[in-house]
Amino acid sequence: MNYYQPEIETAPNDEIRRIQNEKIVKQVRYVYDNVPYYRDLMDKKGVTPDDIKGVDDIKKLPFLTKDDLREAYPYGLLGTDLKNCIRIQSTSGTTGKRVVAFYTQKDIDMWEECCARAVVAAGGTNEDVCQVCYGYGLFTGGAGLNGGSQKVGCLTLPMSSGNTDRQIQFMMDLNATILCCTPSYAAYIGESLAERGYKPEDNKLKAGIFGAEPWTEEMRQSIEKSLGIKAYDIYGLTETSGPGVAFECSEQSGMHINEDHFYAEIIDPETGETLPEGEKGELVFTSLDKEGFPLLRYRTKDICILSRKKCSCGRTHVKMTKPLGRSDDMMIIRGVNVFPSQIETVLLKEGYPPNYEIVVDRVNNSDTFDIYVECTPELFSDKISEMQENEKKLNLAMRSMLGIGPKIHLVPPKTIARSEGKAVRVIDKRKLH
Ligand code: DLL
Repeated sequence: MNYYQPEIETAPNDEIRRIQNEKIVKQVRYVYDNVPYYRDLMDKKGVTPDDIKGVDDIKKLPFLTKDDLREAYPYGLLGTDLKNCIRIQSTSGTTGKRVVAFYTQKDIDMWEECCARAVVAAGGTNEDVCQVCYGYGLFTGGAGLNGGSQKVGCLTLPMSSGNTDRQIQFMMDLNATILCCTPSYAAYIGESLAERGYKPEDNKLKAGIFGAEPWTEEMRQSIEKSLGIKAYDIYGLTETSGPGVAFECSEQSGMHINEDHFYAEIIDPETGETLPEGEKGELVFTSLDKEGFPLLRYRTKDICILSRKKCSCGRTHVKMTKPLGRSDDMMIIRGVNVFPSQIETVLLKEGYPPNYEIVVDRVNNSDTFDIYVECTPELFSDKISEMQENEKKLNLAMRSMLGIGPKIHLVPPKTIARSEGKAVRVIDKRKLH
């Protein structure tokens, strides 16, 4: 059995607890002293760093949400002087919703180590060729897996996403053995290989590390079959670092959370009460040793269950199920986080009424994204070319806001059904959970 950091990955639970207790005391003091935004939240709640003597006291601390991140954008949650930071990464989305995370060198090392644990859990060694086709740039996927793969000593192919012909050429010519990308892109690569006449046994791939979006067990089986590999899940979010907060092992039954760096809680999303381990609720993370962007009690909005059942891989860290849904309206379309409010902002800016319907589906393992937009009588024209021109303009405006372009359908005034209660703006036909 292989581990990247065997001692910590297989440490007894009480040893992990001891490390967490030690780290949290220091971390809360660090945040209180360095992040005025959070110090105010603590002061308002009447909590001082002295009240935190271990992780059991974490529940006394205030939560952070995406709204806080927006309010504090860009520097309000920075934990150290900017001159100590060497990198930013960010989520896709508007300025309003965009999360900008800062990293010191120590943060990057920790993050890459977490990803290295995932690579080794998927069977990676320095004999492997690891093809990383998550997006590089602001998105954390490319940078995180690239760093993890290099730490393990794999020959790393920094492909970034897209250009499937080139992906396939490099995969075949350079004998890639591990593939890292979103599950939908993995499925697409599988199909593209078949279309070019390759059989699963023609490639040298043995494993895939797939995450950043929800995927099902059925999808796992179909990817495993089409590529002839074992497919491992990986989870993470920009706010905590990126991929590698949790990763799957050979048991393929949930993801081990890197508990020496991230303390996980499950809360009731309605009341904020902490729920006992084993119950389903919203996942909340406290980073135990980050310097640049040290978030405490960050509400991920991902719904899942934690389990401490003994794992056959020998790792002792708690496991999370795949996210079973979200407690907000964020959608993940082709790996990009999309909020209906962003779409509404674009429509209003472009002079359209806020009557629209978003339809998301998954056809041949890739997401389709359509927006039906109602025109005002002034905007509506029976000249097809004019309507097509307007659809194109709106598509570009959406693309610049969201990072991906939906198919826009302009429809005549008063054709989108009005609702009497809460408007149902999103029809998500994908069966992801
Ligand atoms: O998606 C980080 C990442 C990159 C994870 C590459 C794994 C691989 P964000 O763009 O900030 O970061 O999006 C974070 O994506 O809150 C979840 O809702 C969702 N998500 C991430 N991994 C998974 C997964 C990256 N394995 C948001 N399964 C999170 C389901 C996932 N959802």
